[in-house]
Amino acid sequence: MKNELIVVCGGGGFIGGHLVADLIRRGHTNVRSVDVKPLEEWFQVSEVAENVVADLKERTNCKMAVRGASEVYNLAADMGGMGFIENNKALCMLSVLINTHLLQASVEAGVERFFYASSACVYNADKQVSEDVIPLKEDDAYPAMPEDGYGWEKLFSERMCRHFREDFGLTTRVARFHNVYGPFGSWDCGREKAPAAMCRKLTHARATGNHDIEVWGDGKQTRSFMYIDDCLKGIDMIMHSDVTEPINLGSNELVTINGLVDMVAEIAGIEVTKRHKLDAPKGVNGRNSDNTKIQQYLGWEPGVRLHDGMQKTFAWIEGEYAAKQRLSVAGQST
Ligand code: GKE
Repeated sequence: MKNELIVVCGGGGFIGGHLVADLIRRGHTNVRSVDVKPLEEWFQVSEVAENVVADLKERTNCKMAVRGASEVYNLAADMGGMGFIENNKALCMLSVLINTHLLQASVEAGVERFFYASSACVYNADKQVSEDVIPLKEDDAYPAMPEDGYGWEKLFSERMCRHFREDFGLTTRVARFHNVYGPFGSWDCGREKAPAAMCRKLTHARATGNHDIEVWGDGKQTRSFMYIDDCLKGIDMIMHSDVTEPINLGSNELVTINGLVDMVAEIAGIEVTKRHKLDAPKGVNGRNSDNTKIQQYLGWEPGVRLHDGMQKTFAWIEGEYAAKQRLSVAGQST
């Protein structure tokens, strides 16, 4: 099986880039990584994988991408944190073209297994109004009231995966990711999520001496954040399981955003003043993952502690920040 072709769509992105590296680390010798971004914008570029730049919204590119594949992982989507998805709803919905065309191409190519990265953004907003949120169970996606734009595309594409399995016999597996974080992801481009954003803000505060930290919302909103290593393990287990329905893949370690800021400040070793921006993109008031099903079906759930994952993420962003500073200084001196 290690030489069977595995295709990672979105391989130039955060989770996709880690998945390509993880597959190769685990001994897979035949991996195709596909992304719409030019290679120089990929977070990680494997020297072992076949790296392909192509827009997977186009059906012909999807047919090319999955040709000869035994497994296809779809992690390709135009997405980001709340700052992006709240302001780019139509763009986020266009990702439906990617998954639809990949499903069609995978059936035509005789792909054996197809993984779709769904999201906790499919969950009914009415179940996420309290910071003291009851952890979301898989059934809480219905009655449907997902995140505007992005969440609707994810929920619709989940249903496409189900009906392509039922009607065309394609083995599809779906995981609902709960805010994945870690190194080699967006941190300063506007698509970053809260963990990377806070690492950037604290790094900048320490570098400039201005310890005021802008926090979107009142900071009392709660989330759980899943470290990338848990995400990769969950993707592999779910893909090779018999779990046909969408399943939570997320941490259940709940934290307020104010608490996240305090954690990163402790990691950075500085005191900060939080400046709350109440009109900034906030999303839901509370979101957490109920891991009953993944425990029941797979006997495992994400367990990397937030502080441990944030230390690794902070270290990486600190390095990226310093490198960017050196480049800008060099640019000014030439
Ligand atoms: N991105 C960001 N940047 N968020 C901030 C910031 C900041 O500087 N300051 C405070 N926040 C708050 C946001 O207002 C939100 O309430 C919380 O942190 C988490 O924001 P987020 O990480 O951008 O994204 P969300 O968890 O709200 O939503 C994300 O959920 C994922 C699945 O769990 C989505 O944006 C998708 O990335 C994905 O569906």
